[in-house]
Amino acid sequence: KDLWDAIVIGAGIQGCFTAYHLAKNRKRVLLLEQFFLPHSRGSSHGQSRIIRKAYSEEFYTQMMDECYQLWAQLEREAGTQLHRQTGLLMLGMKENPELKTTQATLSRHGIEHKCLSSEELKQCFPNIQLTRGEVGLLDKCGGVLYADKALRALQDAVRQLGGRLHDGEKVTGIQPGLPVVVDTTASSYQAKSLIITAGPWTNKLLRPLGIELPLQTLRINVCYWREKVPGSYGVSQAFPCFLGLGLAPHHVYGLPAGEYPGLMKVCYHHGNNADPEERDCPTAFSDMQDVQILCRFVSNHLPALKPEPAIMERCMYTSTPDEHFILDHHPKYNNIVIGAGFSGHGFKLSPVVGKILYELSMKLTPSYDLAPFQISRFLGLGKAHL
Ligand code: PYC
Repeated sequence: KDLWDAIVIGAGIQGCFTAYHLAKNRKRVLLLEQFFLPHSRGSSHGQSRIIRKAYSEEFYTQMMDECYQLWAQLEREAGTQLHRQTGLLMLGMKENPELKTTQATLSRHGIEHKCLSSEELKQCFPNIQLTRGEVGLLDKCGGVLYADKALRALQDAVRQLGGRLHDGEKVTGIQPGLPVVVDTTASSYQAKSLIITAGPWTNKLLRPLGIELPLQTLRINVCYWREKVPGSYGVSQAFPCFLGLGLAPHHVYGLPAGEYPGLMKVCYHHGNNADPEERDCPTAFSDMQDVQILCRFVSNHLPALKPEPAIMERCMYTSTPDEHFILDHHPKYNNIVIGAGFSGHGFKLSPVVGKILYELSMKLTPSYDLAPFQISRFLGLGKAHL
């Protein structure tokens, strides 16, 4: 039987970037995806995601530096534009701690940004209504990633680099060991190492391997809102992506109209617990508190939008208690690597996440300090079970 250097389970953006780095480094890699591609069942579908360097956590800002380079490299290799720069506006009260630490991080790293008083905000973005004297922080290199194009480009790149991608093939069992054996609905494979990037299906795969991670799987309503006057929040107005901090119980974020002309994406960074298999069941929609919160936010802050969403799409988040990722070895099986818990903000960081998962799987020294991403941070709290 063939012996693969690595098998990656899950061909979302994190699994694809992991396979890309493996294939680029001449490793024999098999990427398994349970659904036929493209699909919209996980967390990597849809047309757009935010890209930004503005983070309150220094370690993400540092990783984003290399992410921008790797996104640009993929654009060159694919010969396709995969992002547009719009700027990213953080919006919040002056004393908001995340706003303050983000500004400090951007300053420390010499990243171009601008602090905007309420008056300056009103002048620059007259279609944003300030309710309580909010201020702004503009990360000039922020923008929109073309998510569906990026995912397709990456899957093509993996194949061109010699990697194999099998879609419509669900994993039915994992037998740890060296080699690790992966059984699927179609066959059985052996590999020196295994990387699990299965999004909301992660714990289903890990339970038989003796570990349960503190992952919440959330159903997210991705809402698009119609402009009352077309162009009010569009690219032609140089309207930026935004993140509203502390203006609702969880963050609210938005992207300028573009992918659907005349419609702006404004979403709530939270949702209801849902099994990924049951995401679209009618019973899952009895509680739409997130949409009600958004309707209030839109009426209060974005008055040039109609106050009800025009389109709702679905997505899954897989969130950790601290919303930081899990990038680590399985505590018992050193040749099994886990990339999980991207908590709704992992897409932009996937080029470096993939590099780290490749390094872990090949037992190379990781390029970044992985302390914030270790499973052990949950063990003492009784939140992960071995
Ligand atoms: O990381 O910019 C982000 C983001 C906002 C909402 C979802 N992801």
